This record gives sequence, structure tokens and C-alpha cells, in this order.
Amino acid sequence: MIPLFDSESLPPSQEPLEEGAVLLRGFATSETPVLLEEVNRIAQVSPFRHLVTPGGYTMSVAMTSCGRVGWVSDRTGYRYDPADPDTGAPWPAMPGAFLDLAARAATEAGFPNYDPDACLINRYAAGAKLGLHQDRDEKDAWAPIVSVSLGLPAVFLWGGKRRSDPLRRLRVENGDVAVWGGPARFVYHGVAPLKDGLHPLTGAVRINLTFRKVF
Ligand code: MD3
Ligand code: FE
Repeated sequence: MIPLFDSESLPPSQEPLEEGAVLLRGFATSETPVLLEEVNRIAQVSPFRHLVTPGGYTMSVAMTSCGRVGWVSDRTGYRYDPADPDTGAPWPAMPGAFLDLAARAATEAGFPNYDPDACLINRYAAGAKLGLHQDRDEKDAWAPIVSVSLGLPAVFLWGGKRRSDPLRRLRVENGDVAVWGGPARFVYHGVAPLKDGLHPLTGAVRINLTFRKVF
């Protein structure tokens, strides 16, 4: 098979980003077809939707969740909710393949015994982006966020502890896993607007899984 994106054919490698943060390139490449099947099953129960921010903007990224709680936003604020507000039902359970991958990646990054409560699933079409933010609604301020990239490549914008800190740009692609915890947990980050493209597994989109220890 001829890889569409060069680094998908490279062996896995570890790239330290800063203390508490590491990019595990290719860590999940062999698992991505199974992960995407699970995403599709989840989305049949809790469909992707464009959430509205408290400020009244509709997000360009479409989202769903699985696990004990899901991340939601509306005009009243954002929160983790045990029910999907669109269906009224609990979120789909976290698949075993998700938990297993997240725990292995966290261990590799120096965070053993990782047991996330939630996985937020983000879907990016061409032009979709995620503005600079911190993830700070989770109780455990040391436990990492584990991010798994699926499908089209993207550019992470990754700054420092202050919003005004300079940004680095980090290209990530199908099968790359990033882990941010401990001293790197409250780093400002975002995703640059997705470039058009076609990926054999996802077509015209990028999917990102972010695992969180919420409680
Ligand atoms: C966490 N999603 O859902 S994490 C999010 O590609 C989110 O959809 C990104 O940020 C996405 O909240 C993937 C990227 C990231 C980068 C730097 C971080 C997460 C980080 C630094 C500290 C903590
Ligand atoms: Fe985030």
C-alpha cells in the first residue's frame, strides 16, 4: 500500500514536548481502523453535533462523547454531563479498545494506572478549528489528557501557561498519540483550520479522541 502521508509509514517514535508532555508518533496506527469502527458505533447512538458556546457561537468542530460523562456546551455554560442532552440518554460506554489504548499511552508517557472517565470525540471537516484554550474542568489536575488523531492530518497549536505565550505548531496525523499531564496539564492549546484532503480511513475529515479523568 502506498501511504498518502509519509509519516504513516515511519516506525513509531517518541518526541518529548516539555516536562509532562510527549508526542507518541505512530503509537496507534495499527489500531486506527478498529478505533474508527467504535467511533461510528458511538455516533449512531449519540450523533455528532455542533455545540453552541456560552457566547452564542456555533463551534466549527462537531462533537460527541462516550464514557461516564460527556462534555457539552450551551448558552448557559459548559460542563460534563452524565446524559447526552440531544437524546436524553446516557452516553455510550467507553469501548474497551479506547480504555486500553489510553492507558498504554499514558503509561508510556510516565502516567501509570490511567483510568479516564470520559472520551470527547471531535470531528473536523475542512476549515474547522479549535481556538486556543485550557482544559480545566477536570478535578484531577495531574492526570493527563490523552489525544489520539485519526484520519486527515492537522496542526496542533501549543503554547504555554499564559494565553500570550508564543505558540509552537505541531503536525499530527493518523495514529499519532499525544499525552499532556502533570506540569504540562494547563498549557494553552488549539487546532489550526483543517486543510482539505482525503484519507483512506475517514474520507474528508479528521477525528480526535481526547481522554479525560474528570472526577
Ligand atoms: C491538553 N482537542 O478537545 S488535544 C479538546 O485535536 C482538544 O481535537 C484537540 O484540545 C483536538 O479540548 C486535541 C490537543 C492538545 C494540545 C495541547 C495540550 C491538548 C492539550 C496541552 C495541555 C493539555
Ligand atoms: Fe483541549
